[in-house]
Amino acid sequence: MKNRRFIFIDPPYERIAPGYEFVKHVTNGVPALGLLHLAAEVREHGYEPSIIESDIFGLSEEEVARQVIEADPQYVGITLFTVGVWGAAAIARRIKAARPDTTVIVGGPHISSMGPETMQRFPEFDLAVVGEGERVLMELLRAVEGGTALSAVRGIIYRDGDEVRKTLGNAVNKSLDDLPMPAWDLLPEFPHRYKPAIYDFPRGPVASIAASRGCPFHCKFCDTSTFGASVRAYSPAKVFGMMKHLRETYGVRHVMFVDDLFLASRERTLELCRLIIEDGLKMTWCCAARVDTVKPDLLALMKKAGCWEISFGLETGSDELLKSMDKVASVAKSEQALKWTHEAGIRSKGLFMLGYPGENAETIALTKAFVKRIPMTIMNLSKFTPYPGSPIYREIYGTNIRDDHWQKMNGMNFVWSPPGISVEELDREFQRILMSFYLRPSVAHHYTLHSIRHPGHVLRALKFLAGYFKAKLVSLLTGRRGLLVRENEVHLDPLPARKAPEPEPETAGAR
Ligand code: B12
Ligand code: SF4
Repeated sequence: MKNRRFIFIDPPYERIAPGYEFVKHVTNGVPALGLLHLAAEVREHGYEPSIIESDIFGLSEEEVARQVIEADPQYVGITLFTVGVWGAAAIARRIKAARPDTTVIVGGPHISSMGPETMQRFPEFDLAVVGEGERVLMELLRAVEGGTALSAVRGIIYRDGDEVRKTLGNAVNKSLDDLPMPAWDLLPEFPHRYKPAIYDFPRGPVASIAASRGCPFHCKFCDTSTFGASVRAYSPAKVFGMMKHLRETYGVRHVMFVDDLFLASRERTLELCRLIIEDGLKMTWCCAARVDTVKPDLLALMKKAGCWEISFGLETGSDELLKSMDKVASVAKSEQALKWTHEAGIRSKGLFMLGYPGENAETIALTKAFVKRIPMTIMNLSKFTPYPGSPIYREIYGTNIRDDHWQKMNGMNFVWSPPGISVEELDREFQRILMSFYLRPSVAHHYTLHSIRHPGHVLRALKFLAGYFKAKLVSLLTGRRGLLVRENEVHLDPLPARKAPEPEPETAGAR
């Protein structure tokens, strides 16, 4: 082994749909938490990790590769979202060309859902870790360095000559408390460089924590292949310890809990709130919850403990669509949850999607009416994307494996549209729905107050508005009648589902 250096990379990816570049001023710029966990883990085992956050620092593929080649580490670990795979491959290709003895390991949600196909397609990736990474990566490194059989390591994908092989199973971390604290100290310019979306936090600096892993639900649009259905959580004491560490060491004032189901356990939430209140820790925080997990007493305690905002996956104003998503929720339940949250003095963020199979003029009208009447503070509308690993992906394409559109899968492009409605029409409705919410007088009033209390957001808002009006004007002047998405960039679904080779037979254990 040439050295103990291990560089982790969050690769560049298309963050903004062509035509919507002005949005970049207001979007989320938080770091890849998974890499902080992995860096902490390998450091505990004697490696020397560092982290490159490409997108946040505006680094191109060439620049990232240049930095890695210069540092000449033994290992490179790249996290893969579907949207980032091509960027990651371009980096790996350059590194392997200049330093063929570097071992490039990939992991993350795209590998968890489409690992063998990705490894077949990109020979520049040497090894892959499926699912949760900490334990498996260490087992993999031990096997690589000890020269033992890779087939015995659970939860990896490796090369055997020209063959790609996947081993079954993944040693999940049953007790998260045993994991080392995420290596925030390795993040360049942490915490000031990392800002969530505009108006989505009160006062920075901000950091994120995943207090639990896993989700037992099976909403059809959601890719849960990384952490699976069994929920595992840090103890409230450990979560509280992380918050305190962030406050005292880095001056962090706001924490974003990125768990799929932060409120999965009422008991755990109550205990964490009690710890925060007893200590008098002055931090705000936000989390995501299902509408059926909030109750007025819990919300009151959460508010007292600093909860500032809850994100709810509301998706649509149509019960019929909710049903077809297997969301196990209803519009009435959502309204009740938002009302209680509002009464508790906590902001609600509604996560919606447009263009799910079955979307039509009627469901769009229901969504518009819904967002006009609910006490929601912030609306996040994404363009429905069939992510690999989500049940709907297979339903739409008739296969688990399909390799087009990956670079466009950022929730900001319509890579698919339901029969009877065009991408252009969806794009117009996308703007109309957002407008119908943000132009509500109560919402405008809220943002005016927020800007006065937290003026740091205003500059970002101005840059966004200037960009928006410029894009609109250009569209009108060039005869595109206000349409923002660029027509030559519209990615419909013209290709028949391509049957890719099946993954190699799995060789060990059971998941
Ligand atoms: C917070 C979050 C974000 C944040 C931060 C993103 C980031 N870079 O981490 C923001 C808001 C920026 C974001 C943006 C997007 N997100 Co997001 N996000 C999440 C969320 C809620 C939590 C991620 C997290 O921190 N998890 C906790 C850490 C500890 O886990 P982890 O990152 O997965 O890492 C572990 C393993 O994956 C593995 N691993 C990861 N990388 C590597 C690398 C190596 C070498 C190894 C060995 C292992 C390994 O080991 C890690 C430790 O166990 C997840 C849902 C989820 N449950 O994970 C969705 C999720 C990851 N996001 C998703 C998507 C689609 C997006 C967007 C494309 C669009 C969107 N919806 O906004 C963008 C694109 C961002 C990008 N970088 O490409 C999908 C990914 C689906 C896919 N196949 O790509 C998910 C799974 C949501 C879902 N259920 O559909 N996201
Ligand atoms: S959308 Fe939320 S509740 Fe549904 S499966 Fe995904 S993480 Fe779980």
